[in-house]
Amino acid sequence: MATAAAQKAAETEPGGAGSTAARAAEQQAAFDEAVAADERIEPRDWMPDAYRTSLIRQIAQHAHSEIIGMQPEANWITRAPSLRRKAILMAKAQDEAGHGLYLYSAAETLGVSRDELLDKLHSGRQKYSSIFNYPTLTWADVGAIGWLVDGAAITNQVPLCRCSYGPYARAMIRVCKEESFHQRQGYESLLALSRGTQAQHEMAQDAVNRWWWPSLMMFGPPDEESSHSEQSMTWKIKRHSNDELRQRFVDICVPQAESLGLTLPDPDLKWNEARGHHDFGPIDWTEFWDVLKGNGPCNDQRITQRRRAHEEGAWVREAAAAYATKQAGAPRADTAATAHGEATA
Ligand code: BYC
Repeated sequence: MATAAAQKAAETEPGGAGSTAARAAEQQAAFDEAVAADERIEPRDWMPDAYRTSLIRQIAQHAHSEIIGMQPEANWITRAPSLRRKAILMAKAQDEAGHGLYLYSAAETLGVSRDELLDKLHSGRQKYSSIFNYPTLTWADVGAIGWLVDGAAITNQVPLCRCSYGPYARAMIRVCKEESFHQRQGYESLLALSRGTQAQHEMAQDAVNRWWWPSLMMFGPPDEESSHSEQSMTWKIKRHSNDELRQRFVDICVPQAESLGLTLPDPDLKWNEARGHHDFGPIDWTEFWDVLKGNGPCNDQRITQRRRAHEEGAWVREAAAAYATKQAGAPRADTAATAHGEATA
């Protein structure tokens, strides 16, 4: 919030009870004006408590998804079919860790600590994306995740680059660039399988059959059941509804599936001339809500592995903290040299 709106919020005179209420109203008005003018809200700007809480919820869930999302694919790093595929997959999993770190940092600017967020993930008080509760049964699943899951993620995240909260919007720009590479590598890997032997083609088709519907669920419940969409869109955290983005994704995937020589597992999928979009069949929302409740095929495995990784990584965090303390207390190399009477170049 850099302009007139911000100035107005800062200029309210201090005084009695009346001025406190007046100040609150001015702060709210300045915030509303900034959002309406498509300005970014920055960490030190005043913001409504509910805006802060909703952002923490969404950004934390997003960060958790990135780090839990490393698990299903990492499962295949040791079994990648070639050195090239292994190097690509390792780089991708590292990128996802990096995305988690940008996002935890963005959440921290809202006044929560990373420890608090991780604690909420580990105790089931915060969610991560439903998609990562499905298993990666064959090598083709790595390609299907890249094409469909990262493809869905990009469709959802490109509009988040224009999110009203500055640190989240800026994190998304870099994340989206890397997700584009992930999506392309998944597509290219599936194409190689699809054009390979009959068995490879069947493996690619089977993976697409299993990942298609869960990918559509990534966009969240239908608009009429989405509890946060309306408010998030008013605040310009979200720019499009869940159903709008889901439709955009379906429309993007249909021609790509044709180029891949694979079919999407939906007999109702067809072009609707009047709507200018593809119609698609009903999504099994019972399955979605069930996965959210913890009853997906891999919920227990994912969270157990995450807790174990956190516990086993305690020594790394302690060593990093001890090193940072030591560095903070140590004199800088140039001043130390001067103190000892040595020449500084
Ligand atoms: N899974 O009111 P709604 C990746 C929850 S990682 C689980 O529509 P909202 C990648 C929702 O939280 C990609 N929960 O919510 C990484 C809410 O529950 P609470 C992750 C879901 O926030 C590694 C309730 O359902 N992307 O790309 O307006 C390898 C009602 O929903 C899901 C992001 O996180 C779900 N799918 O909209 C490869 C993007 N959907 O919180 C790839 C950022 C909904 O009230 N997030 N819920 O308990 C968003 O854009 C939005 O938060 C959503 C949901 C569209 C996901």
